[in-house]
Amino acid sequence: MSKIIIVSNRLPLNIKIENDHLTIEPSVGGLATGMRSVHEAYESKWIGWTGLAEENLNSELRKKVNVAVEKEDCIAVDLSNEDVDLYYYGFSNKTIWPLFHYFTEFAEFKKEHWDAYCKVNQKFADVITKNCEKGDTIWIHDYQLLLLPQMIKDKCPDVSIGFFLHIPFPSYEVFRILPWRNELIEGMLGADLIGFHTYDYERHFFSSVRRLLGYEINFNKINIHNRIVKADSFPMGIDYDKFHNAALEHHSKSIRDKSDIQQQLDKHILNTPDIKLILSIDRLDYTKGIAKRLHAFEYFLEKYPEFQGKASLVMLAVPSRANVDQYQKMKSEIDELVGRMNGKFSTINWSPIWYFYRSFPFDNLIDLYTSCEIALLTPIRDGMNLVAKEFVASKVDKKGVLILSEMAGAVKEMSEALLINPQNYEQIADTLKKAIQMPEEEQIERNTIMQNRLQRYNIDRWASDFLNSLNKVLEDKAKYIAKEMSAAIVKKIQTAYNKAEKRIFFLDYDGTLVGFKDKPIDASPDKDLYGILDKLASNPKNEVVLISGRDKETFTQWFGNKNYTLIVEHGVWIKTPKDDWKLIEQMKIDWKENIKPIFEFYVDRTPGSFIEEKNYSFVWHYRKADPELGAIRANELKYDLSGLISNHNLEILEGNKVIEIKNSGINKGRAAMHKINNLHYDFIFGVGDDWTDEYLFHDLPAKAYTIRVGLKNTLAKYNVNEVKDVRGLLAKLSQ
Ligand code: ADQ
Repeated sequence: MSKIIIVSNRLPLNIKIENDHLTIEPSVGGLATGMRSVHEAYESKWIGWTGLAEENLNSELRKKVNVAVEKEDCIAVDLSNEDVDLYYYGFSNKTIWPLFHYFTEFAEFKKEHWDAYCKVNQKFADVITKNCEKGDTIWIHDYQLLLLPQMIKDKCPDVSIGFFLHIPFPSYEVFRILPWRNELIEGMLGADLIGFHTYDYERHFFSSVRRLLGYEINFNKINIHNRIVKADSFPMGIDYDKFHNAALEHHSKSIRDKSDIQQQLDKHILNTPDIKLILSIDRLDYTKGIAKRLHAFEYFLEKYPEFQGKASLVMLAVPSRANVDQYQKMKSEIDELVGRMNGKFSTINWSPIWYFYRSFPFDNLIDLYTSCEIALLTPIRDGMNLVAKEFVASKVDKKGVLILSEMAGAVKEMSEALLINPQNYEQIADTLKKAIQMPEEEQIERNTIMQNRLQRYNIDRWASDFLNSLNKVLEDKAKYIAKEMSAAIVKKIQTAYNKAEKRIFFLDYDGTLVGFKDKPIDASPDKDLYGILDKLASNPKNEVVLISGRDKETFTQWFGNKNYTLIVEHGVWIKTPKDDWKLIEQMKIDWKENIKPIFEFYVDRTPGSFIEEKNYSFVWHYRKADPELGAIRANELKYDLSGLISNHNLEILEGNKVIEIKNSGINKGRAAMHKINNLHYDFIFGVGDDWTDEYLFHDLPAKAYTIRVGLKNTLAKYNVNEVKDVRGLLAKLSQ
């Protein structure tokens, strides 16, 4: 039976060894908590590192670890101390983590870190390929494994691969700083589906794909040669019921059953009922803005001294990545700040900050979520921030106020929170005051909306949305594959060809017989192509028709003396081997002088673009322009032109990086049918690569063999991947 393989850097387990004795506990952290419910709900295996370096395990212990890990349906990837040092603390946490969170000044670019990152990704790939079977779904997580999707796709093309990035994907301007940017993006594109928390991260990713690799993107699908990769946003939810029910249960506990922390909290609240508790919970990470939060809190106490003695910040920080320099420095800075602030403001009955530097068990987290009225979460950048969601889910009486940084991904779904800019102390101070004084009805109103949303879009929904979307990509792929030219279809076409007495070939030129070049004139026919076409045209039973949007001057130069029929400007002119050019239909061109200035305006504003003027049309080419600017301007140009076309009976054609305007009603389908007329052809063949060729596929008789180049939705009967395939097929037929 096919299964899901979850892959993350760390297995969701904390394994401790004392005196050769193993203890295993579930680990905390956003990813581990989130994916655990998927692991339990599906037939699945989880592959990752145990957290124990291989040198620290003798063979006896290693066996024990493997047995214990297997019991949890997990498979271990063995890493050495050096691997962990260079790949995890090195490239993952000193390069990608700071860069993707816009802390460019912290990012290090060391070749030995990069080499280790490649090596360890390959170690993961080796374990996965050993354990996966055709039909399995592999769901890879996070920034430590960006190269893994392509490594697996290379070895196991028959598994479906999803990738989810839990941290932000930065703007292209930041991503491009990375010396290995292309390799990372190519690695990610091995997946069939790539998920992000928010649309902004998705948009940044597309921008890098377009600019660095030049792939075409249609809505959220990226066309890569013979594959389609989809990217989409899936904001990660939490196990809402777990938090909500735990909070409900918490409220109904007798004093005896309450935890020590809760008993102390209750005592404190009883003795000083007018002190507001403000909670903050994070991993100790510079992205979480902990030091700035302390400064902002200090500013609040100074700006509004009436709250001194009336508000305490309960600050929980989980130790994290203590081997990395910045984390050590930050820890000292925070220790010092907390000490200084407590020294400055504390009274016998009140301290402004309660600071805990340790991990808390789940029950104690619930104690804090339920006992603190306000949560102050001020990350400078955060992929999502699950603590914000957990706090709101735990407010069973719907009372409480969430203050959340607008730099957290969670903000997109929690706009009813009080939003702040983590750099703006003035705003944070004012917002704290507002939160403390917020009427209960308003708190209930805001939390009700957020709770409904969190309950609906919970972790199960997140996972099932992602997996359904991955399935959908595969279904779409299957549709394309059904159309893909197989050896059997080639044989069928060959048989029909051999039987036929009168054959006609409609062949588009650019993107079909030759690849695209920056300048159209450079895409001239090569010797090979002449050879194939000459051979095909030399058979007296064949008529070769090149049908293109090109102008007649260029085609005269390239094919004027050839034994082919030429149809140009999408069906305006025709030339048979014996005759000169003739108009297929009479047309007006008085519109051209009005339209030309519009095109010129776009050329001036879009560096790299240019106009091609044909007898009956204008074409604006933007292949060489900045890809994003080009796409935006193309939309603007279409919009500007759309107001003019109906008056002049014109039509806009959008080709591959071109916008063309021409008289309407003229198209390749109509021109082809004009050519076929009522003549009886018993073999009709049409091939093209863009949507101007769809007219041809639509109009040719049903018995025609129609082929589209590239994996696109098409009216053609078959798909081939590239120019090389078209040439191969034509060469085969002509033999
Ligand atoms: P993290 O940076 O780890 O996750 P976050 O989303 O806040 O950040 O998740 C932290 C998790 O750890 C929460 O579930 C919380 O309950 C738990 N936790 C925090 N402090 C704890 C403590 N002292 N004791 C016990 N548990 C504690 C990364 C990204 C985030 C993204 C998640 C999920 O950086 O932006 O939201 O992945 O994709």
